[in-house]
Amino acid sequence: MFMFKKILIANRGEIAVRVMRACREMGISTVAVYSEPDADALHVRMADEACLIGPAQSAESYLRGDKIIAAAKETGAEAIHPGYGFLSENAGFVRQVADAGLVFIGPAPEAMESMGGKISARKIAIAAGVPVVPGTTEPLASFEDAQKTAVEVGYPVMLKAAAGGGGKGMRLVDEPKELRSAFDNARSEALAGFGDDSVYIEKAVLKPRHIEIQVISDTHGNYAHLGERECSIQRRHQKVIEESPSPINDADLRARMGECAVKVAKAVEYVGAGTVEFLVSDVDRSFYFLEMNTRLQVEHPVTELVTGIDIVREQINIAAGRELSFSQSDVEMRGHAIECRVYAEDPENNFLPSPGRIRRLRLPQGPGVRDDGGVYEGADVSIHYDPMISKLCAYGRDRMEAIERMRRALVEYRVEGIKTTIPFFREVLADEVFVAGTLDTGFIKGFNERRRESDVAIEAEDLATIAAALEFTSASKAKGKQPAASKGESRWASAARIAGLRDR
Ligand code: MV4
Repeated sequence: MFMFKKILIANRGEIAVRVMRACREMGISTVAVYSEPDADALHVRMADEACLIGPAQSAESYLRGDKIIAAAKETGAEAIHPGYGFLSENAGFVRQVADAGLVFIGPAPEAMESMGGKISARKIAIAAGVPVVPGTTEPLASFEDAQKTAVEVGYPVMLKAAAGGGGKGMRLVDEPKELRSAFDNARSEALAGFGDDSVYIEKAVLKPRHIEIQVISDTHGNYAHLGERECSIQRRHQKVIEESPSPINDADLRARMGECAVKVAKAVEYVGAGTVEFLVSDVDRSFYFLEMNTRLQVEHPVTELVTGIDIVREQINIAAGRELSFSQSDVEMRGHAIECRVYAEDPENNFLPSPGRIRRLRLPQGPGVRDDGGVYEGADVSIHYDPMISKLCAYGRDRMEAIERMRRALVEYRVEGIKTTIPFFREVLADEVFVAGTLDTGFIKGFNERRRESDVAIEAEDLATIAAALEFTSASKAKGKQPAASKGESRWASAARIAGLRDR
């Protein structure tokens, strides 16, 4: 049976390394592409061959489809894996790849285009009999149209950019008096962000969970879903922690959502790995189609861990014309997996990027730990690209064991030379709401409030303790006894030391 001999990975960082690992297992040689600052990057070191495609700016390197195709032709790569981001959902690039006589490892351009527009995606879901959030399926013609529709749908409503995604241009409107400004702001943000100011209205689903279904299909008409991923823990519409299965999902909800996800995929004759996103109401577990992502997702490892299926290997087999290596009845979810996206950002400084050289790197290991990383000790984390340096996954027989493993792995994970979000994850994994699994898209907001409250509580406790210590020192002085104050130590410092708060 046919199989590629050489695949070019048109990406960088951890996903490029991840795809190379699948290729290596399959005996397929690999070609990396890299920009000037990535010359010493891990994905370049791991590949069998590597081609410089341009300067740091993505627009001149990782987004230059012509240079990527030239590199594939030059090295004799028969297929291109796009990873996620960059050109992974660029229909024009898919057509250029085919025109060059190469294979794009992913869906057809038509499927990408159908799902790229949020309104067209909604129409496809409705036609497929999949529940969507009540709202319009045409862009709002005017503010008056928005007013009328909002009343029909019923407040609170969500204004969304038709050309958008990921929350950009989205506005929650609780009551009529807020509609005018929200409508104007949503349109201007949509125009600025996507060059298209079309907005539409949906009824707002309150305290929703963001649950997505992995679907996969081949060129022989086989479709399957690989269960769900809970993705409600997001910061500024960026997923931060994902897990599978969802804490609320049961077999019935999973089957119903999976069936809907496959219906959407079939409606566009989807081929390859894709993800159908839903909003799930925590009130009654009703679910609504949100959008379909026509690419491999960052968080695919948690699905691989609980199903045992290597999604990247399946993608390569499908692109080579092979059938899925399993059928729906073979798909079983066992155990629980959690993923933390480790970023080179400073959680103590509003998550600002923290580029620089990784002076010391100790990765966690041992039972149930998987780290999909794109860096090594001594590597430079660039300011030019997404600051995610690795995805740390922990697997257990159940959610509690996965949590305990993740906590241990986060203690073992040591990075020096740059700041990372690891300390932030240590706190989240200790958070009682997280452990209870009562997650919704407002989790991070609630977590930060709980953290501030506890910081205030600790500070109040400290101040009370220091005041007591000050009282003690002045009482001792009054009796002619002087507790041992270190030389040059202020009264506050000695009180804090006496109160045992010194190294707080
Ligand atoms: C919604 C919603 C509630 N009601 N639509 C966020 C970006 C994109 N994936 C769609 N998103 C949402 N759409 C309706 N009708 C809630 C989200 C949502 C969200 C909203 C605000 C803050 C964080 C969020 C995380 C996931 C989903």
